[in-house]
Amino acid sequence: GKLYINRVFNMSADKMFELLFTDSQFIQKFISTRKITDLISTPWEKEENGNQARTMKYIITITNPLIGKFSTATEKQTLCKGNQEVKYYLIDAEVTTHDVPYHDYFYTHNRYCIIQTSKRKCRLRVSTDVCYKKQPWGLVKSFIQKNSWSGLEDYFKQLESDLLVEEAVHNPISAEL
Ligand code: YK8
Repeated sequence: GKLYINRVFNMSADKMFELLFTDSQFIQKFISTRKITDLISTPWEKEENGNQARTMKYIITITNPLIGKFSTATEKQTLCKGNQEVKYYLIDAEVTTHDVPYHDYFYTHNRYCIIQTSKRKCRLRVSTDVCYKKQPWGLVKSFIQKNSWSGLEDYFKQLESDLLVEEAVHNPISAEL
């Protein structure tokens, strides 16, 4: 796996969760700059084991000229139940891109961890794994990995920098603390 974001932000864990995992202005603007369109989502719903889950479908725009311009994608997010002592959110997201080459071989597992570190601060960690549904040929596997890692890197780098802008907007004094 790879760690893409690991940073403390000047906002509460609740605020970070709201920005990333509800229909916030922030995420709407972010996905539109990433050219992700036609997003539909189920609401968060409780599962039997106490976790909550939602499923999203959307269309991604791909910049790699070898691959084709668009793909539909399905993302299932699971919010694991936390405990009382430490305030945190753990979200597991499985993303499948349906219209890229070798799409039946792999999916991406993204893990978001938001931990409250003090009254107005939280740490966001985002790590991902490329997972295989069937064993690809070695060359294909390295092709999938290379393309996934660069796409994910680009996406999460922008997410991190947009979150820093958002943090400054809501908490302009934080730069001086
Ligand atoms: C989510 C992982 C792989 C995929 C892509 C696949 C190319 C395959 C090439 C062949 C296009 C928003 C990615 C990056 C598309 C974007 C996905 C996003 C960023 C030749 C092997 C979409 C997080 C996410 C997860 C997985 C990403 C795909 O919230 O390279």
